[in-house]
Amino acid sequence: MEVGAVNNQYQKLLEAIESKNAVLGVVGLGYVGLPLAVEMVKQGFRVVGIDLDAGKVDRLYRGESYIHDISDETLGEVMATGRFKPTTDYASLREIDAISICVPTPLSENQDPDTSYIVTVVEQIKRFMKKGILITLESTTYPGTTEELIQRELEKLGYVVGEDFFLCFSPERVDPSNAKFNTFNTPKVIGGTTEACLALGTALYSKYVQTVVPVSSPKVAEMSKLLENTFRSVNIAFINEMAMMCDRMGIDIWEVIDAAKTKPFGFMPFYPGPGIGGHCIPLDPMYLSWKAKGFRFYSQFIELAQSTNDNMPYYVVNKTSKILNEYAKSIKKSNILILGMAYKPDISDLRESPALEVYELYKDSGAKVDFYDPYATSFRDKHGITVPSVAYDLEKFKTYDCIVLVTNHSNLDYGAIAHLGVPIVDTRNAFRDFKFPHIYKIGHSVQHVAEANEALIVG
Ligand code: SAJ
Repeated sequence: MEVGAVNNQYQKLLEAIESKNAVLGVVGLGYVGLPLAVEMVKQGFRVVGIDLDAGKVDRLYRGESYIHDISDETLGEVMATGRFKPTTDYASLREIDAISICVPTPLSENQDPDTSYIVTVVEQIKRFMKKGILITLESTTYPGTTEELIQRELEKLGYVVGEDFFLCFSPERVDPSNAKFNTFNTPKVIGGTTEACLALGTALYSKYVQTVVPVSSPKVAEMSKLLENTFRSVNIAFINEMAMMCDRMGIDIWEVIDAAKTKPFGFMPFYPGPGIGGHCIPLDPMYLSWKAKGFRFYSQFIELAQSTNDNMPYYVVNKTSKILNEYAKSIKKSNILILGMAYKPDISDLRESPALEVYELYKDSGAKVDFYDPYATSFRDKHGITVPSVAYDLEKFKTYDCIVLVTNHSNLDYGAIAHLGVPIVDTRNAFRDFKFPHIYKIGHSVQHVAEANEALIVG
């Protein structure tokens, strides 16, 4: 690759990368940063992991992993190499030749991007800045962030990008608890500010990621990640709208999807649900629509998807009301049990979980609400009160007026719960194998019964 004036900073760093003598840094040791640091150590590099949370650093030194995908055993092996140094001290940046920034990019109260974590890291980098460093931002963010929040800030200090320092964007693609795809085997897109930046970023990431996908700029890399997750948000919103349409038309959306997905080309199934949760899908599209507005471009798809997905908890509660009506009951004063509080199956993560919204809406409607989740054992409600999960007790579950399945954890005994005879609102089609009249699902109409007790016939 022609790098133009290949200066000695470039040459020195490239040699350090190739020989694995480069000291690597990871800022932010969360679900992205810690697995990244582990891969770097596994490939023979010395790694400094910087995190503001001293508790995390202490746990790492004690060999206690707080990330589901990194076992204590793996962490112990990494610590035993002596090549991983977790610290809270940003002065360690002085030792680092290449740094990957993996800090959160949440939304502010009014749904605007909150890039304060990135800004804080850049301020620290400026304090300990030295020539020849490669900086790669991994945090999901709007196109232009790498240039606006990092490149411009360092150029203000007189450094020239592509000569005095090197700058890339490489979006994280970590899917927590994904048993098949991990940091090493998930293809990694990377965009460099200059050709020299891209050459160094590609050389480095190729050392611990199986497939590196170079693109022409940080903006392309930034935008590619937002496309990936906005694609999901829009398609989930679309199938949620189809579910409400089918409900109205008395057609089973779940059967419709199963039929459509037999098409071997040109179709990709998404499934209705009680809304969308997690640290990516509810947030990433808002980063894109916010930035686009700066160009006077208003993405109707993103806004419509956000409002459709945000409406789903209300749809679930309204449906519950219709179902209880079949038993001459109202939500008010009913005892409701929510099964599953986490934002997706088989994890404990509660971030943006729609179950939290469903819970509050039932409470606001005057119901007594409990929840059971085998992974998420408690949460803080909107008043800051800690709400614990109830114990798994089928006899107790029988006493509820209604059971609402919000998160379809694999380890729930759907057969036993179906046979309790308690009316069920199934938001995930998790009870698909049990065709009982008291089991209802979103995306299909409420089967009307003449008498309340008729609906309780258990097959
Ligand atoms: N959801 C639906 N219907 C669907 C798919 C998802 O309602 O058909 C809901 C889920 O229940 C959840 C939310 O949407 O509440 C998000 O689900 P997700 O499957 O997108 O899982 P996430 O949030 O963990 O997304 C991550 C993302 N990974 C990265 O950003 C690196 C996403 O790009 C991945 O595609 C996704 O994991 C994945 O495929 O598991």
